[in-house]
Amino acid sequence: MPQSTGTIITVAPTGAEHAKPDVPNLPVTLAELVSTAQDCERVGAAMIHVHIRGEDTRPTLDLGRLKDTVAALREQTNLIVQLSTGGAVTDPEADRLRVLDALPDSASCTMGTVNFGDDVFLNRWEFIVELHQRMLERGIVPEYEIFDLGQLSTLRRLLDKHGLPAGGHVHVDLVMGVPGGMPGDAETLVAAMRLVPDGATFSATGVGRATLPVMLASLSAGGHLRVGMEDTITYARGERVKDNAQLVARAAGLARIAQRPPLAAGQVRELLGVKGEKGLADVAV
Ligand code: KMH
Ligand code: ZN
Repeated sequence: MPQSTGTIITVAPTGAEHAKPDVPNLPVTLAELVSTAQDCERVGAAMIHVHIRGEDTRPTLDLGRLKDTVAALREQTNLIVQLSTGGAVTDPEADRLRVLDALPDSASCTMGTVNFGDDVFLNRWEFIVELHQRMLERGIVPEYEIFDLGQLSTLRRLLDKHGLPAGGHVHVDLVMGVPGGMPGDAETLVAAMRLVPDGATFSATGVGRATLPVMLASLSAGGHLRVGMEDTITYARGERVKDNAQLVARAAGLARIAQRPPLAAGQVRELLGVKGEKGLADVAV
């Protein structure tokens, strides 16, 4: 695995699981999302993993809103804009595929089905292949989301059968500690990174109380970081997260201590094969 001298910090500010009434500081409007994105960029984030909400504050995959979100984040930040194709566990495949028509710089692509608390996050093989191919056609750089070790075998199968993604580089995100997925600890992170394809980069995020063990393990193993209120709303025992920037600032501080400071968005574009300072606005579908 190539050792990076810096750290990619991705912020996942909203997710699809927390309800606004339970988490009043969760960014759900476009204005809140842009404002949190700017704050996070200022303290070290280079990429943003985006789930959007509707007027009712609930998750939506409305294409018009997704396009407006991509445009606003491009205009008002220099972050790499990654849309979630995972959505919420209830979202149909057709809606999840349509996300790609919003032409983000990057999109998530989960490598298999996993129990997700009391729910099931469904990702059939044919659906994964369809996502991969549509991303290739549109020049969108995937981030392969891995919730369990077997999903790394599916990633190898995908690359063997269907070739490299847009940008020619493979980047993986280990999402650890989801109830039903792989545990969020150092031992499991090491097991997972051994299965990451040669030449690929990986980042990791620990859900809930796995946040700190996974962050520290990833940094020490040469991995990158994803943080944000999608994955945790607790900063320390008994203390709620103030905002997403607080989580990014902590990750950036630890990355500096590890002598692998946060990479700027331009450096990350180069590393991951994401085109253009402001993305792929010139690609027509
Ligand atoms: N909300 C989860 C069911 C992704 O963004 O691609 C799926 C998820 C993964 O968050
Ligand atoms: Zn997500």
